[in-house]
Amino acid sequence: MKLIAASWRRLSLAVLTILLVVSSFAVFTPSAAAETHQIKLGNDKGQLVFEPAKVSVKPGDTIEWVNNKVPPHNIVFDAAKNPAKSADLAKSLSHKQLLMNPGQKQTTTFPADAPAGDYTFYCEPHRGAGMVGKITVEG
Ligand SMILES: [Cu+2]
Repeated sequence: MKLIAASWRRLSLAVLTILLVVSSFAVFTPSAAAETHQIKLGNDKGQLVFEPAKVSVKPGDTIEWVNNKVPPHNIVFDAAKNPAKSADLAKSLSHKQLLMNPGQKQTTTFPADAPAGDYTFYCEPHRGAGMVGKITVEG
């Protein structure tokens, strides 16, 4: 009887240890790796559009803007069309400087605390031509 009790204690200790190790992995492993999404400025056919014009991201993700056809382009986030209606947030995501040469790149990283919702952006020189896009930050 003593032997059974002792081995039972040893077994439960082993199970407890395994549970502890497994749960510590769950705590220290990041839930999801941040991703990079590429958006071309001007499509391959030379149309004045963002390609793709709609992208869904998670907080912490990065957009890589690649200057493609029919420059110059820039990237301006609409101060009124973001979930926080924040001009400062829009400005921090924007790249107002015109990209003159195909192949030039810029990046925008959505902060970990970026509010969920739609963020509208446009290219200043071609806004009137419809060069407008939308990024949705998932909650
Ligand atoms: Cu443009």
